[in-house]
Amino acid sequence: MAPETAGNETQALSNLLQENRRFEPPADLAAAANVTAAAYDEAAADRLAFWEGAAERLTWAKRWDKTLEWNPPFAKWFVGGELNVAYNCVDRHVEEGRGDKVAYYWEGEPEGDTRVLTYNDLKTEVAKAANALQELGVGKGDRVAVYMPMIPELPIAMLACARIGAIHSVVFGGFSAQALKSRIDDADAKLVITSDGGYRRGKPSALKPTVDEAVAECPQVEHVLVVRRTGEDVAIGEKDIWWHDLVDRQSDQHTAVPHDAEDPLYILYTSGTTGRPKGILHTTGGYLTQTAWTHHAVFDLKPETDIYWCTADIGWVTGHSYIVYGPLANGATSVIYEGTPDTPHRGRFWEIVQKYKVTLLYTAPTAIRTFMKWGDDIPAKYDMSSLRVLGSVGEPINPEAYVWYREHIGGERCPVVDTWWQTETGAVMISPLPGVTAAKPGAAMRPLPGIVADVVDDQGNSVPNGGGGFLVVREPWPSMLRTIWGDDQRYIDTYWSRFEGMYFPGDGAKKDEDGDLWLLGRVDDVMLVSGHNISTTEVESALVSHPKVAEAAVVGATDPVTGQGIVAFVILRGSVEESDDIAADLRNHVAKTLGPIAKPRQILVVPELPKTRSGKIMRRLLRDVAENRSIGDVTTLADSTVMNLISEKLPSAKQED
Ligand code: 6R9
Repeated sequence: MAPETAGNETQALSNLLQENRRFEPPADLAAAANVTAAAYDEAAADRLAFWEGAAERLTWAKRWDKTLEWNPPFAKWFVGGELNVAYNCVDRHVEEGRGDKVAYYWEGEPEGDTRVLTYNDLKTEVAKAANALQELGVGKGDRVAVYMPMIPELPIAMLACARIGAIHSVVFGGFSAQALKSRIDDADAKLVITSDGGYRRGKPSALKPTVDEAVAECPQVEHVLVVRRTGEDVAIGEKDIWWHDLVDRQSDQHTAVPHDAEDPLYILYTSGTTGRPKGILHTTGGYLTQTAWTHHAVFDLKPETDIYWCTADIGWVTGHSYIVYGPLANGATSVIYEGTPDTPHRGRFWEIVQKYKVTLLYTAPTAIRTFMKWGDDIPAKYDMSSLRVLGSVGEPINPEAYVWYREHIGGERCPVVDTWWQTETGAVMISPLPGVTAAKPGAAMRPLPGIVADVVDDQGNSVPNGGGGFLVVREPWPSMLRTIWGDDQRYIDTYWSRFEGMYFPGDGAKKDEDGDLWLLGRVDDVMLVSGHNISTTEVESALVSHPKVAEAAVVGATDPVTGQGIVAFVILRGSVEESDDIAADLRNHVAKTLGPIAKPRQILVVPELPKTRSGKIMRRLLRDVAENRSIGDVTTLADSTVMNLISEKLPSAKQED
């Protein structure tokens, strides 16, 4: 397909990629789907009534008086309503006779290290933990920092906070002492909940020393509650209390008092691309409404029969919304896995799917591309016939990765739902519905019922079908962030100032000829080549569509002729040997797929790509490499040695014509 011609002023982002494959929903799934096409019409006819219906799936201690109070950009949902989030996630299932149902199958990284928690068990554990927090003097509105591995005490701690109205701030267990300290300070947390450590890559990985280092500089922290997980030696100081000493002796009875629908539930820090982390604030009623409804709709969750597994870390929003709050509110049975996908072998995920007969799987493109790189023969060894819906989140999913996921994991029978959302949106916003949508590989398709999203040009005008630009959300939604903790002005400036009256998430997107939405990556990463705004996503997807490529990251590097030149970093698939002609081969492939304007100036074959700890490619660092600068801040990198591996490849870089 020919690239867009220059001179189209309203065209904010070129639309280069053509994709004609379609996957209809399976007939049996469509026939029994939780949500049908009628939901779009209902929500379009009366959006607030639609969300009221979703809120009615929860148990409210007091019904709301008003569905939405909107003082842009500040929203209040279900005003006057009262509920207890932990009661909704745990107790009500027990009261309704489902206490023996499994809430979590927990799989530790060391093989054979497992725990099963029913809703009864969870109720007992949450009640004890809530009593323990109160004994420590933690009350409503207090902030609690949680720095833990993926063990059952993590969701238990979160639910205990929610139950008493304390605000949790979960900090991902891979962050440094400095990152933890700054988050404890920003939220002014009085309690830290942690563990001695967790298991990662086959060995214990300590957490407590990091907490000690952070807390040494946080006088406001009164206590540190420590779960024993690995049993390794840890220093126990004055502020420290073992979880088993305090929690185990508590009563298993705890009355859940109702909280206001707009009382804070949690703060979750997101670093974004630049600057100081932002404490994203979520509240109770709207957040639980949308996480529960979207989990029911997007995964077609049948709580009685499905086994659901989200592979994210609970330290990220995906884990908050789709391991803890959404699934538990729906009474689901979930799997939680502590460790990495390659421990003790590269088939671990598929072994878990086989063992628990997982039906719904939610993972990230970065993981899918890694599995592609490891080879098709690994998943082929396992029985994954239980699977029925596959989800993707975190980055745009390249069409080839989508098709691979569908074929090699989903046995070509499972719909793939590409779910777009953010820490800030709290819950899924744009996604296919598995029983409704004829999905296109690589497209998030349509805003969910009740969500009003659009693509606009740089003046804020809606782009026509076939056009690209900036993704925006036009109307408030129940699980939206309420503000940035302690900084309303930054909330306004960051999200509501780019386009008048619209929420701007910072992502580029396009509408295809049918009006379906394709996410094109962060607008900060867009490349400007000879007057064309080209998204990183489209060029990366073109590269990944080459049979030899497993992963690709592209960046724009300053170019004397074209403004920016496209520099591509690629990882080859497992069995492919690097050869001299590969760069030329790939450049031609991109030119053929997207048009000559998108042809990379330079291609580097690398063994790894720099990623954040949640698996998103950090293009900023690759730009430094491409522009021969010294490499910037690498503290948020998952693996800091990766940049050395990439730099070593540089002398052999092939600069083409
Ligand atoms: C849930 C989560 C948010 C950013 C978001 C976007 C990218 C997430 C995506 C996607 C394309 C998808 N993103 N899902 N891009 N397609 N399905 O990842 O939250 O960590 O806050 O990141 O991730 O760029 O703006 P968070």
